[in-house]
Amino acid sequence: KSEGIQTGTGTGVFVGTVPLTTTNSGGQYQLKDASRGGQYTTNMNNGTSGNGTLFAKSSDTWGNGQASNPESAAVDAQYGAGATWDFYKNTFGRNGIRNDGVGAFSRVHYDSNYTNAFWDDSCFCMTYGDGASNTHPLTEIDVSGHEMSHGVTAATAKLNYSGESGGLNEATSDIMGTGVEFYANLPSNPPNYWIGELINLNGNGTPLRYMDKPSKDGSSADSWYSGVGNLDVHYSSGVANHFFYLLSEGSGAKTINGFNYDSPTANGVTVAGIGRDKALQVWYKALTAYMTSTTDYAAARTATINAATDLYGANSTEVYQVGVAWAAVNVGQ
Ligand code: ASN
Ligand code: ZN
Repeated sequence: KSEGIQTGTGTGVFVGTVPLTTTNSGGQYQLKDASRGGQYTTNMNNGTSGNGTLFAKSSDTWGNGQASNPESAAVDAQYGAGATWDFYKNTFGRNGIRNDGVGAFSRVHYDSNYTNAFWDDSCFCMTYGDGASNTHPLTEIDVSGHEMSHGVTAATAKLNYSGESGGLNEATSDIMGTGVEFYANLPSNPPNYWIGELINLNGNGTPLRYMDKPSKDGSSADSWYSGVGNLDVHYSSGVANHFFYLLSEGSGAKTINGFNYDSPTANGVTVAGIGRDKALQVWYKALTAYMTSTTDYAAARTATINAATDLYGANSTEVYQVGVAWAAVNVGQ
């Protein structure tokens, strides 16, 4: 094979068998994607310092679907980074996390039994643990989209990571992470409004979060109340996650891709919904044009109404439904 951009094949823990854009350098294939800002994936080999070792080998076939094969989580991470790149580019015209064409890198096998994943703006990189017993890597595609979207928020609205703005920061990552999962539309991972449902992080089959009814996790808020900003940001996010679900799909029981939702609403409000594609456009425009570091829930309502007005016109159904969906989560009726 010639030097440069190649198409390999990977089998991840969660993505199934997928094509991967790789690099042939000096006869070795690398998990590096020159077609998407040079995004690459490294192996931390259970360490916690440094940036790990670039995945490289003599064949262009990666992973076997088992977490015990170190390449499998790397396939998920590399494919998830690629899907996130494509989602932002093709949905919003955004050229990478900072809109500068530069790809972030991913680090897998961080630490041992590490049950989290995180974005770090200082290295412009994302990191995945392997979960309990090192057998539940946090490499599901909605988590990839979630973490990389922290980088987008850091490059745009810069929502402070505490109080209501922190909840909006977290919700932005869940919203965009879910957008990535629907964009990828993998047979092995039917897209849905739950976060991390394939990982089994809790060991009892439950996802990390439910956007249709956030309180199903036992901690998140379904709707706004004074003091919601005192919750951990992964729980105060429930208000905006729920808003986004309702704006996308509307209220009432429904089954989508085999997932059953029955989203409660505050104040007896019924929401029609405008579809996920438009809801994503509204949220992205609000994030990038109107939200700031101190935006709270009341200001997020204004930001999304402004965004929908720009996109669809002041007297549009979309603007009206944005207001209705906020009322359904008890924000500014
Ligand atoms: N996985 C977590 C998150 O992205 C890490 C954190 O607490 N910031 O929200
Ligand atoms: Zn987060």
